[in-house]
Amino acid sequence: MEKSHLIKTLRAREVLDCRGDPTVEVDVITDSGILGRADVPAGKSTGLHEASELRDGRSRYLGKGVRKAIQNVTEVIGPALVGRDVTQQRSCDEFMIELDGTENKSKLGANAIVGVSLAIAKAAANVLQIPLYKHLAGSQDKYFLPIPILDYIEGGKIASTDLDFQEHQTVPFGAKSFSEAMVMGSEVYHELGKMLEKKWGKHSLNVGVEGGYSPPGMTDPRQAFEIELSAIKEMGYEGKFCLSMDAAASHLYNAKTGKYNFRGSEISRDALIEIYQDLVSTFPLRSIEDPLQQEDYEGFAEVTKKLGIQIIGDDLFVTNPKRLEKGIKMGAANALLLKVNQIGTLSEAIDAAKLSFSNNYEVQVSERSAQTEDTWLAQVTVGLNAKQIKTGCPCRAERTAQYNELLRIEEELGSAAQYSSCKFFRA
Ligand code: 2PG
Ligand code: MG
Repeated sequence: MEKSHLIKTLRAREVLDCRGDPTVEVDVITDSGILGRADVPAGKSTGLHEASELRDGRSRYLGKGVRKAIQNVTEVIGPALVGRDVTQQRSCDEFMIELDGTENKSKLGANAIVGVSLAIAKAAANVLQIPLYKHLAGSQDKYFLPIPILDYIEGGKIASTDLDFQEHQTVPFGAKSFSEAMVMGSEVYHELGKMLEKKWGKHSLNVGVEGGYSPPGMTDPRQAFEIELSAIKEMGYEGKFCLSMDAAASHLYNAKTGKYNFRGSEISRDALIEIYQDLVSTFPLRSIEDPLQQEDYEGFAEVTKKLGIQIIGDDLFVTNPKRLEKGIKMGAANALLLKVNQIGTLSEAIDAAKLSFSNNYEVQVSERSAQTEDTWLAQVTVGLNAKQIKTGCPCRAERTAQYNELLRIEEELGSAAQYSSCKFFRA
């Protein structure tokens, strides 16, 4: 019997994310009974210009319930999409954008729309009996396995440390394959745990929401980088890792004073840029995400020029092709952090990736701090030919779900799998 591509029905439910909050899970079912299921992640250090997720408010789940978004999937989006072809991703996404009608998807909820968009992509891959990454990339001789950006020491809004910057990451760029990068990453993670426990006490081993350590009393990013480098050296990987960071500076910014909170005082943009210059000249720090607040395109352009390393726009671009276009024109950043739920449909995220590539911007596909065990993130990373993935530490299940999926993809691809390289990453 020939398999049908047409949507028969949509179902949705509340499930829990790794923060213990409810989120949307969508099932798209075709008239031949093929299922595509996707879970929606959620951010904590969210950007001002992100597509807007719908939460119920009131006391249930402390206001975070998503029953209204689910109702929008089953009662509004579902009936409207019936009979549409799941292999026509763009027309389904454009139809939902029109149905919503707002600039930021606030009517139906970005969490409702993105769940449907991703579930449609998964249903299409299942109908075609190919993995999602092949459905997105088409047939290629080689597929890139991304360099993992490993968030080993957490701060900012996502951990209970006194570190201001959100993520102090290590990057195993010198591995020969993705699986070797995982070996290196896992060994360094455990060695770092031992070293932190010795120097910063046993409470260091408490981990933040992305699995990174939370050493109590650590306030200086230099302390984080120094100990990460020691662990890298101890494991014999000197020169095969570099360092990277998400400053998440929008969350350090005080709009009233126009200054940034850093280590207990308010400092100017210039002073913050000097701190970055100093870090780059002292450490093999090769990438900074969100060095400045989300409206400061000029500042981003200045940092990009001055530092000569990878500068990633997360809150700045919010995976929005229009904001990215403005950044490209101004020379703000040289890389995009791609989070599908920031913009709300897979097609728009694909547009942002394509716009980046055609302007020589790198693309780093990223987790949200709250994920589920769904592995579309790993599939989308390979499917978009992105050369970097940020998905936390190789220890918490919602993070290892992505790494394990990438290990499976690497095995499945055999000699067609190529571990990525990136011009910014070196010792
Ligand atoms: C970030 C992310 C993920 P959140 O700032 O890059 O690491 O955080 O999902 O909380 O926005
Ligand atoms: Mg960020």
